[in-house]
Amino acid sequence: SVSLKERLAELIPAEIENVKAARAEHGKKAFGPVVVDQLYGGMRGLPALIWDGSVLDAEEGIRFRGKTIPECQALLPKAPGGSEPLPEGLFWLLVTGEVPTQEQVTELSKDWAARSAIPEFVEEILDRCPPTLHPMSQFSLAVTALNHDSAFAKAYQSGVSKREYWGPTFEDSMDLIAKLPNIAGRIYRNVFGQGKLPVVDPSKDYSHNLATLLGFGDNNGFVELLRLYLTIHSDHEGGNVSAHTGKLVGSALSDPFLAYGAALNGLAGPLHGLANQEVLIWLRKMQSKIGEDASDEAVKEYIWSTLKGGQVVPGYGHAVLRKTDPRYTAQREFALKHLPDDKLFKLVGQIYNLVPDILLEAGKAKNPWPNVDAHSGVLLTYYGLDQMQFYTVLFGVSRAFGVAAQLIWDRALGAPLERPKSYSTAAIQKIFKDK
Ligand code: NMX
Ligand code: MLT
Repeated sequence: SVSLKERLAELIPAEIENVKAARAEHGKKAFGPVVVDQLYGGMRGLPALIWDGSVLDAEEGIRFRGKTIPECQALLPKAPGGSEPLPEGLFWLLVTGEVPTQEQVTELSKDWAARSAIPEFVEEILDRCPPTLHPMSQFSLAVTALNHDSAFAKAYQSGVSKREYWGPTFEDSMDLIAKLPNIAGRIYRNVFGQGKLPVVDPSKDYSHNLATLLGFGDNNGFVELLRLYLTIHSDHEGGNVSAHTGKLVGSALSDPFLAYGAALNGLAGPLHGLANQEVLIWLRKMQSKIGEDASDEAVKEYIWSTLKGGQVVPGYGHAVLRKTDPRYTAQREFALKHLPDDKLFKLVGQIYNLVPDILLEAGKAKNPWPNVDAHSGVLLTYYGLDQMQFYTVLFGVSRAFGVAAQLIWDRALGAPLERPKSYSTAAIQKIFKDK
């Protein structure tokens, strides 16, 4: 079938059996001890969630349904004349575990275009936001407000059976993804004064339409960049702040709009998605302090001054990864192909050669290598999207793909309310008093 919903309906019964079998065989097996430091230490390494779309290996980086980024670039359908994967294909892969055909992907592009309009009252909410309100706050407001028309919330109120939860969750998830370009485009134009919003063209792919809404639809390089960008930012297993928040809030049977609005508020933090904005601010400050063609010595000194000032080097380090993020590498390869002589790209390359040794010498960060955010802003800046306060919104458009895919499966598989156990320090001291 070219319909994602029909394909899902075929896959769900077998997956329910698969999960039953996995639980019957492995349900009582331990992953190893939980140590008290994990409770104080942000739960690093604690096996705690099921997330089917992707798994992150500390050394190798992300695999989407078992496929690396280069494999996805090779296998997923492309736009006519394009060479980057279409994020529509990645969504199909995340949801079904299957590489889609060109026809299946074209159907998704059309379906999303047909669902793309946002209610007038949401447009008004955005139009009334002061331009000084951060684009991420506006984004989360608008996504939360989409709950007004949630198919899941309506179905729940009218007493839908648990077995049917996935259907309206699917509809909401598709609506959510489809409406994000119009929300993002409106925020961009309202905040940065870039003219009137055009309409979505059902004959164009999702990234092309998003580029058009932002005012860059005629720029093929930018459209290709968005295809790659939306593909690689979509999912990073389940434990990252935005994905986990979406899953947690969804577990209360809050609909996908409420769940994803919450996820966006997590993505808006500087240690998570906002780091892409912070990288550009940091690079620009560096350039204004030490010039555009600074020596390695001057750049090193600037990096040290950041650390000595008690700040993090944005775009470096990771809670799980211990090597260069393959999403960084994919963007570096894009830059080598399309903007090899760009000054800011060269600075990013220069920093890549210097930061890891400095972080190692400083001796705190467990991972001295760059993550996805170290590179994305430079590419957007090159094509003229140089308003860094907007960068995390684009990350947020993409991350919806991964969160939505899991929300659909959580409802299809009857995932329960999330409610882990917490302890006070006094309780820990009492429990381990004589141990
Ligand atoms: N610059 C300076 N110090 C760092 C950095 C960095 N890039 N990364 C880690 N550290 C410090 C960290 O602050 C901590 O210090 P302290 O003991 O004083 O609290 C120490 O090294 C140990 O931290 P780790 O265990 O290595 O890192 P953790 O898992 O706690 O945090 C990040 C991971 C990503 C929050 C952290 O590496 C960081 O703050 N990086 C910069 C911000 C960033 O790029 N975030 C984007 C992540 C990707 N994303 O899109 O979400
Ligand atoms: C992400 O893409 O979510 C980030 O790399 C953060 C993470 O995985 O923890």
